[in-house]
Parts: sequence; C-alpha cells; structure tokens
Amino acid sequence: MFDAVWLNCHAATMADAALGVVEDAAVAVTGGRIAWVGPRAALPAGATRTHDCAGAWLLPGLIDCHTHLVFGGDRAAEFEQRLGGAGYAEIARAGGGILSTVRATRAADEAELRQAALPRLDGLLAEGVTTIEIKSGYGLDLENEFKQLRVARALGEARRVTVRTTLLAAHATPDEYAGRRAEYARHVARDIVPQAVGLADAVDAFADAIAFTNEETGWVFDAARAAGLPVKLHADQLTDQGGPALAAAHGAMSGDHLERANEAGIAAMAAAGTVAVLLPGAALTLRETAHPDVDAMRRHGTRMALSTDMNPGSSPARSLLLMLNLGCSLFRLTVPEALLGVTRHAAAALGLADRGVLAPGMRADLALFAINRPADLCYWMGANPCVGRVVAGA
Ligand code: DI6
Ligand code: FE
Repeated sequence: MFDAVWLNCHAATMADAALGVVEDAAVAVTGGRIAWVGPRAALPAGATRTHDCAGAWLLPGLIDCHTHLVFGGDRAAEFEQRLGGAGYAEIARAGGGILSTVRATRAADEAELRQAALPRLDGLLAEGVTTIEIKSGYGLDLENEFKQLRVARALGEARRVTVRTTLLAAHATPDEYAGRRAEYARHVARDIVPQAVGLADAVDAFADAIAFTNEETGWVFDAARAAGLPVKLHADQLTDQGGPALAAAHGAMSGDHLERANEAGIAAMAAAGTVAVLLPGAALTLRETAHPDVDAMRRHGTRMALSTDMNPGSSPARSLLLMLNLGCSLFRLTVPEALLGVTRHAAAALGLADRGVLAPGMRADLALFAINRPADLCYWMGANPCVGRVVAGA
C-alpha cells in the first residue's frame, strides 16, 4: 500500500541520457520517498491518496545549485554604468562590484536580508525548484559571513525547500585588508573556515585575476578539507588561471563558470568526478564572447549542471527556467543536457545522492509542468508552466 500515487501524467525521470521518459506514467510515494515509478498500466494496486495530474509532465524537483541569493541592496546603477561602456572588472577594481554589495550586506540585519531574499526564493519555488544552494560571500568577515549563512538556513525553515549553504568568504578582499589579499586568505583559512562547521555545507572560493590566486585558494581548500567540508570553485570565469585543475586536485564537487577553462582542466574535472556548473545568466549579463567549451566537456564526459548564479552584479537572474533556454541558445546545450543540468547533475554538484532522479528510494521531490513535451521547458523564454510542486511526498 502506497501513501500516495500521481496519475494521468508523463514522467521524465532523468534516469538516462534520453531523460528516462515514461508516457502515461504513474509515480507512487511512501514515507516521503519514491516507492515506484513506471507505466501506469504496470502500477501495483493500492494507495491511500490519488492525485490526478491532468496530463502534466512530472520531473524531479528542480535544483538551483549555485546562487548568491542573500545580499543587501542591489546594483542597478552599476548595470547602467556597464550599459554605458564600463567593464565588470574595471568597476570591481574601482571599489564597486562585489565590494559595494559587501557594504550593503554588512549594513543590513538578518530580518532585512531575509525580507529581501524571500521574494527571490519564492520566484524560484514557483518554477518547481525544491533544492537550492545559497552562498555567503558578501560579508567578508566572520560575523557577516555567518549572518548571511544563518539567513540562508532560516529561508529553508520558512519555505518548503532544501537549502544547502556554502561559505564563500574567499570571494573578494574586504576594504580593511586592502593591499593585503594573501593575509586575508590566510585569515579565512585559519579563522573562518574551521568555525563554519555546522553552518556551512561546503566551502567555495573565487580564483581569478580580480580575486584570489590558486595558491591562496589552496590554503582555503586545505582548511575546508581539514574541517571535513567539501569544496567548490568559481573557476576561469574572467581569466584562464587553471582553476579546473585546482578544483580537480582538491576533489571539488563542482567547478563553476568555466568560460575560459582549457581542455586539460576539463579533462581533469571529468577524471575527478567534479561537475561543471554552467552559468549562462552571467555570460549574458557580462556580454561574454568566450563560452564554456561544451564540446570538450562532452568528449571527456564531464557532467554539466546549469544554474542561475543569482547575484546582484554579474547575474541578476531570477529564473532557472530561463537558464534552460539560455543554456541551449547561448551555450548550445541539447535539451537533455540542459534538463539533466537542473536535476541529476545539479544534485551531483551539491553532493546530494538522494535526489535529481525519479527512482525508487529517492526523495519524493517533484515538479509538475503543463507542457506538451520536456523540450518546451527549454524552448519558451519567460513562461512558467509549473503547476505543482511536491516536497518529500507532500
Ligand atoms: N562570480 C560571479 O558571478 C559572482 N561572484 C563570482 O565570483 C558575482 C558576484 C557579484 O558581482 O556580486
Ligand atoms: Fe557565482
């Protein structure tokens, strides 16, 4: 006897490279986990509750695996400056960019940060997102980084969603360490990372010409691993500095951005099982002409995830469904690659083995869409066909 069964639906289980499509499917749930999935005609009898999906497509709940969703203020003025010709790195070097959001985030209390973040989160949930990663990185000192992480955790209590938190204290060098970047990186490694245990699920860093060197990133990663925290890396977004090889060498769960990653790095990531997280919202906003080498990722079997990178500067992207379209149109992903990128491979980028695929034993996180075929989720821009969301079977 199942707790509940979903009928009159089609399923894209994500179980294989063709999306594991089952037409006229049934999904049965018991104890918050998927108990059975397959063709309706083969469904074993007996369920306490029955849900009629009215012909909707059922997918694993979507996973946004890279966001900076908790922050103070916004950077609309910087957006206008960039339209006037100013560059992202140029604005950052002049003390704007990330550091201007740091000032606004430090000035905000937890209630204010939460109030500002909730509508952003709610927009994603309305699209069928059931798991989201949220990074710190706009505090840049222990107190304010942990404030961001606490707000992120509180969002997960306020809504029916799994929130995974990531410490990104190594995002930029704060004003009080101006000219002493290496010293700040050492401080992050020695004083902030070890104390983040229990509040952060992972540790991230921004290795780039405007951020941290590979050596400094290595200190932070060594500290993370000593503390038992898995790592992720903002790698080769603005410059090719060999970030993917660094991520792979540290067994990172993911290397993210990768606009300028070279093939050797991509191969190293595949060998290490490090997921490539592609962020077309940032590429579009920064009007990048360099795009991630998706062909090399295919050749080497690097798993690809897709995410919003939702942040106030380089990717003010509040829709994961729009990223499906951009992933295809801008980065030339196929429809199955894009959809696996917001389900199965996004779960892998977060180290979550219990979701992202509809299969017996997995968490019953589901998203229902009123569409004619899975490709519709990638094809339309700015539509939201999500008609239902199930979290742990409820
Ligand atoms: N890369 C990004 O896309 C974000 N951080 C990073 O390292 C941008 C953050 C921002 O501009 O505020
Ligand atoms: Fe980012």
